[in-house]
Amino acid sequence: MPEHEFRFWPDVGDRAEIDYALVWRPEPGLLASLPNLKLIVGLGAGVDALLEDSTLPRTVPLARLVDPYMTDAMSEYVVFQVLRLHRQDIDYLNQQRARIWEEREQQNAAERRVGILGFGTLGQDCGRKLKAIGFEVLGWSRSPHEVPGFATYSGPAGLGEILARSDILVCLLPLTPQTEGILNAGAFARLPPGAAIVNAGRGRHLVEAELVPALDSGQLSGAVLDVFREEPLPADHPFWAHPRIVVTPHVAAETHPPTAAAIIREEIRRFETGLPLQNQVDRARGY
Ligand code: NDP
Ligand code: OXD
Repeated sequence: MPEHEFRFWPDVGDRAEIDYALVWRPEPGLLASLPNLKLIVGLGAGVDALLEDSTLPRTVPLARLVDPYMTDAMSEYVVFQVLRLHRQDIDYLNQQRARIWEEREQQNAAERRVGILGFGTLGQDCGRKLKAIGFEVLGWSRSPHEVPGFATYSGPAGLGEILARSDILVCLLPLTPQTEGILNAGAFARLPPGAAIVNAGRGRHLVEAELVPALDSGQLSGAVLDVFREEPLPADHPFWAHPRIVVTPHVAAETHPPTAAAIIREEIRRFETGLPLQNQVDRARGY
């Protein structure tokens, strides 16, 4: 964008000269300190950290990043982790460490149901790819959606139904006041015994203290976690060493500058020509 001058925080010079802010987790109050800000573009798919800043300028539009490259990355991650759980990889790795040669009973994907909490851009793409492997896929969203080929559920009433039917539960929700803490003891108890979870949404979706008891009692058979309440995950956190938890360092779908740049350029051009933004965040909804 040769017509624009780019300044990199903290060397932004006169704050009154900033028109557009491209941000991931700016310190609270920073965006409010830019008096002529016209547009905020989040450099990730989730904007929870931005919306939690009570000083975020109310009238400045906020866009998030929706990048097919990231969507593919998330689907790779979810498909890989669902297959890991489905093929009992956690058990086989624990057996290998103990030098135990023991076959475990194995189902085919068609006999396993995968429930996806958050059946939006990422959730639906993961769903299509899991379905192509043979899994029965169910999706849960806030508003009702008919998605051919999938059983869909919505709202608080639909949550119990999808939980009861999910052998593997994947969380791809945005973090909002309604979704915070959704992965809790009550939800685990509603899953079929021995179900497993994948959380690639946000750390605060999970009530961390309630996960280990659910795993230790056998109600859950495994958990794959990419996101945590505190990142990096503290070195003394019990999740690191638990034999039924897989930890990855918030890498499921990272922002990819070569593709993200073109999408952000297009968003700014649309703003400048008065076209609706492609990925404007609905602040009332919180995502
Ligand atoms: P979308 O906005 O496209 O989809 C969100 C989905 O969640 C929608 O189906 C929406 O329902 C549903 N939802 C929102 N609130 C509720 C609720 N209260 N009850 C039920 N369903 C709800 O978001 P994306 O798919 O692009 O991204 C989802 C999240 O994934 C991001 O917000 C971020 O937290 C996380 N993420 C994590 C990454 C990682 O590396 N770990 C990378 C990228 C994203 P409806 O369809 O009715 O609106
Ligand atoms: C995102 C993320 O929201 O990487 O984009 O978590």
